[in-house]
Amino acid sequence: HSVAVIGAPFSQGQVRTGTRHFGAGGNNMITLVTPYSLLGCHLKDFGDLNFTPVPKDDLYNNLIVNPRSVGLANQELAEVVSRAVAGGYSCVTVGGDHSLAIGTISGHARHCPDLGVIWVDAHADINTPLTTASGNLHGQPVSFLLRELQDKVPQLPGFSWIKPCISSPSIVYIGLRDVDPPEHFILKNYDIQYFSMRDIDRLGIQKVMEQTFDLLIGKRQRPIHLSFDIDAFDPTLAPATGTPVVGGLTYREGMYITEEIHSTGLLSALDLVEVNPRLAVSEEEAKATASLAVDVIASSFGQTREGGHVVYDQLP
Ligand code: DIR
Ligand code: MN
Ligand code: MN
Ligand code: MN
Repeated sequence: HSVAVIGAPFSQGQVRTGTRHFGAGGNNMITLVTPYSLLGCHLKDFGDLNFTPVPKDDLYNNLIVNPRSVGLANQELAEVVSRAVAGGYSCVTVGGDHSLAIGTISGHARHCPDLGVIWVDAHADINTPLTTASGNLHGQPVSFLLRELQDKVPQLPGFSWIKPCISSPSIVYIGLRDVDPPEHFILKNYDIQYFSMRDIDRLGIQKVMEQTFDLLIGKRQRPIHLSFDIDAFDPTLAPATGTPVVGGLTYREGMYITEEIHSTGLLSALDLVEVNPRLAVSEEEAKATASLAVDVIASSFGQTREGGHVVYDQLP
């Protein structure tokens, strides 16, 4: 099948510069992921998007940073993602910060209203503009998407195009270990399902994936949107990211998650976000984080640790 690769070099959902630069050079990604095209995936490079700048983007409520820029960039991204999905592509969006999931999930849901979301992250990213302590929109994307939460979410400038498109039983978190008190209240109050690092320690990653699929696709098949924040991994593996948190996923847990998701045959869109090479203290750290991100993408689309093969008539 065909996979669209979209570069979304957008970093205004958080305050550090550089998160955009992983996306810059969609071509790099293609080169690195190319071996998988041998296994039957056609990659189409959609290039890096040029988001329309918003020159005067004042704080909302003296706190929320860059609302109009984040709103408009996501509106543009949603358009591209929905066109790609409508065109029969699975869609990989390479960020950029996690605020871009507002656009990718909105765009995906336009064509697949029944989608389920697997959100792999150290953070829940479910603050509302009224609960956020940081003001950063990359800590809030889920709040704009969940139907049940909308009476708690004020209308931000630039956000009027957003239609909340997922309900709380349609998202499952994996990897949580840095959840703000209001976020924890929201998770509990709206009965949102999650597997924290503690849950992974207790159950093991295999049961976590089993239960994730029971929750999302146990009753019916539906398209899966995987939103993967690189900071879900342990900072020793993914140091080049804005908000690293100790005690994260191992490489093996990460690959198990993506291999299992590929095995469902239902992966329809993937976000790979928060890789920020500028925050690496060395070239090796930057490279290690980027190559980990590439492994997440390749593995989500069928690269396996056991290997694979095209169909041979006979061995050469
Ligand atoms: C924090 C950190 N919960 C916030 N969130 C991050 O800013 O709302 N999300 N780093 O990726
Ligand atoms: Mn995130
Ligand atoms: Mn995170
Ligand atoms: Mn495939």
